[in-house]
Amino acid sequence: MDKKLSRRNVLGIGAAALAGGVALLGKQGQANTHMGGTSSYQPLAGQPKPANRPHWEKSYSGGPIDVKPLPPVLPGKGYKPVAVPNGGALPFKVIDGVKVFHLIAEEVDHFFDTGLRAKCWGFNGRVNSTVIEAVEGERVRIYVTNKLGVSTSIHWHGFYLPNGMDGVGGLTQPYIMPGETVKYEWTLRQHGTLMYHAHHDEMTQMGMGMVGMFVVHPRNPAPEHSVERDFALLLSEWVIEAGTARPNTLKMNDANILTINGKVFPSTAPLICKTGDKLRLRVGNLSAMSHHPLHIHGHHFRITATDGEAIPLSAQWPETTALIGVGQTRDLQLIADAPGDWALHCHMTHHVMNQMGHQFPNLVGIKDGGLDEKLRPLLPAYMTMGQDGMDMGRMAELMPMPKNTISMKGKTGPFGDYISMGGMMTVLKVRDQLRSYDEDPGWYKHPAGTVALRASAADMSRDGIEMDKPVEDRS
Ligand SMILES: [Cu+2]
Repeated sequence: MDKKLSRRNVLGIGAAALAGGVALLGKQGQANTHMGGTSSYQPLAGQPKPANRPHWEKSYSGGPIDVKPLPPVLPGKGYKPVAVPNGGALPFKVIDGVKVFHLIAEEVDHFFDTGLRAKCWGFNGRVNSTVIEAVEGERVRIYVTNKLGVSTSIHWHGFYLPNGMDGVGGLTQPYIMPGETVKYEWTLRQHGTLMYHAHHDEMTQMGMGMVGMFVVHPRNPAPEHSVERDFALLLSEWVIEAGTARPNTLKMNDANILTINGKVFPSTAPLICKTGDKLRLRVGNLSAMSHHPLHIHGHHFRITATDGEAIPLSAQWPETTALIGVGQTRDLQLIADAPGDWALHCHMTHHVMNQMGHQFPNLVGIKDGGLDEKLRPLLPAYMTMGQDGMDMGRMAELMPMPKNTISMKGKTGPFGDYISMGGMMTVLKVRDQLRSYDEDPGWYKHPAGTVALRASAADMSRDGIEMDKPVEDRS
């Protein structure tokens, strides 16, 4: 080593090299794969300059409490808006350089799936599926009008903000009383997949549906951030007892309706993409009591960000199932390179069911001895349920159901058989040819010879497959 290079010099060179590496990720030397990038924000007059700490220490608070905002960015100009299956983005206007939103908390007569509606609480006419979207560095002003009959407050989940904007009823602000409108305002010093929800009488208000996602796009995105399709998916759970018209938020367990953006399969809109598209699934979980291991078929994804921060490339790991804990978000990125209809669902089997699947005795393996036929003269619509999935799935079609209920599972699929899932499930539709991302391309048409069908006698004979005799090990 050159004698002139003192220890201090070496450290300086190391720091410069590090800074150079960071600068490669975005303009202005911001560490854009990370939340924050606080070094580029200037504190407003009167505030102390932040100490020059390493990035990791800064990430706990985001730096100064208030900073000079950066100019607002419009969708399609500086960022690609997220796709919200079964939902949409909250509109905004720009007033004097500030993005102004108006969130309205109100009762919504919500459609979960054919057969089930309930009076829920949501925002701007939607339940679980009104996404607020903005860009790092922007100043946002969010008016919240309370059209409910009870007091509330709204918390901005995962945000760096002044304490008085944090929205915890009674702790950081007075309640928003019925009929009142409250103003929240702060400058976004971070980017990522974040959320918002009622933070007053939490069990009731979040259980009634007062939850949503808040996506903050990076101002100077890293190259690996760019995707063709960017989906926002919010997971939640409900207790809606058969025949009732309101969620029962007093039940701690026994959620019987499991939703993605407020819908159960098959009413969950499919995620539509072209073969080779890079996707990001921004998944949040604001269920009352359940963590959800979200599982994808036919692909692997990488977990690229949490609600806390983006994960550096070197620390991302591949998965087919990501556990989304209550109050967490995860960004999952994948290349949709396999054409087909791929299930994307919570891997807890009771979470791909609806109301009527949970409340029967276990009848697997029973011989019903013609019970149905014997009982039908007395109870014309009687059907023994639970011996196999098909009975349960078709129940809704074959016999009268209690008012306002749905059967435990989905719908008839492309082969005429029932798809034996409902609840927290959707379909990733990957197609070589696509007219539009907004148009459901229908069921996948499998190339000849690529579907698991009944084996022919010729196949079985050729391969020595006998029904009563396993193949002998001839290796
Ligand atoms: Cu689940």
